[in-house]
Amino acid sequence: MKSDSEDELKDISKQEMRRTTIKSLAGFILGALGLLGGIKWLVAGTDAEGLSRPLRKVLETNRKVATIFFSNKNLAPVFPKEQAAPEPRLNGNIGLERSIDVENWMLNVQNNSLIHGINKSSMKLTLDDIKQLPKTELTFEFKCIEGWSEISNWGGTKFSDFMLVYGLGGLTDHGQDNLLAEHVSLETPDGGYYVGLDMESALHPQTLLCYEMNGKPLSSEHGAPLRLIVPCKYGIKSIKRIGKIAFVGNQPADYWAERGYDYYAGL
Ligand SMILES: Nc1nc2c(c(=O)[nH]1)N[C@H]1C(S)=C(S)[C@@H](COP(=O)(O)O)O[C@H]1N2
Ligand SMILES: [Mo]
Repeated sequence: MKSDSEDELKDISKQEMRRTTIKSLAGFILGALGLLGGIKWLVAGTDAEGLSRPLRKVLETNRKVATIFFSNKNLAPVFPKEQAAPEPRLNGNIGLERSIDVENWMLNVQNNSLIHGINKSSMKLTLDDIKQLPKTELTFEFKCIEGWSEISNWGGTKFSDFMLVYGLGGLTDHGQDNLLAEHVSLETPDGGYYVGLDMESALHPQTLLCYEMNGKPLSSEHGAPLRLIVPCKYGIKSIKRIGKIAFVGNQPADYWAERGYDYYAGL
């Protein structure tokens, strides 16, 4: 005679089996989803900043080097972007007198790396190349040496990230034997306005290569397609419409330093 307890046991083991099946099925689905996600991550391989994984790796290593070399703490105060002037005032149009073909603009980069002797190389970058770099936004009080100031909002990439990704000025992951260029020279395409920047200011975390103002592409008057923003300096250093950037060993020519202003133009 079959006992009740035998039937009960059967029922329990059936339930158990069902539960195990559901569990393993769920496990399988989760696993498959995870694998899919992993494949997607490998193939697309972009993260929150929209960077590809190899680029991210280069940045991580290099950021560490930069952090060791420069622990820059003199940050300019930042503001909510709602406080930024909707139409910031314009000042200075030296080197902007003639119009340029913004579509075909290219950034001329000259890298005089001092690693293993003098090693000169140059390259041309498009605005899209610059836009591939991690994006940063900054709202700060822009100060002109003539005595006015105004809160403005800028979008672009950190100058240090630009240097890190392209291995410019000696800023790479070679570590100790690394020699940094001491200055950066920036010029408008016609050479009419030119700025020299010491390396510490170039690597300052708030120094940006900007292509946006108030979330929109820069206007020609504000320096389209690409300008510099140096919040730790007076406005004279924030060159509009950059055509050429060179990494150099000596203090380069500087438009306003040649006219009696301090080269460093610190605030
Ligand atoms: N090419 C170029 N960049 C320039 C100048 C200039 O005359 N030509 N003037 C500088 C000065 S003195 C200031 S205060 C800021 C003003 O920037 P804005 O016109 O976007 O406000 O740009 C700086 N960059
Ligand atoms: Mo200025």
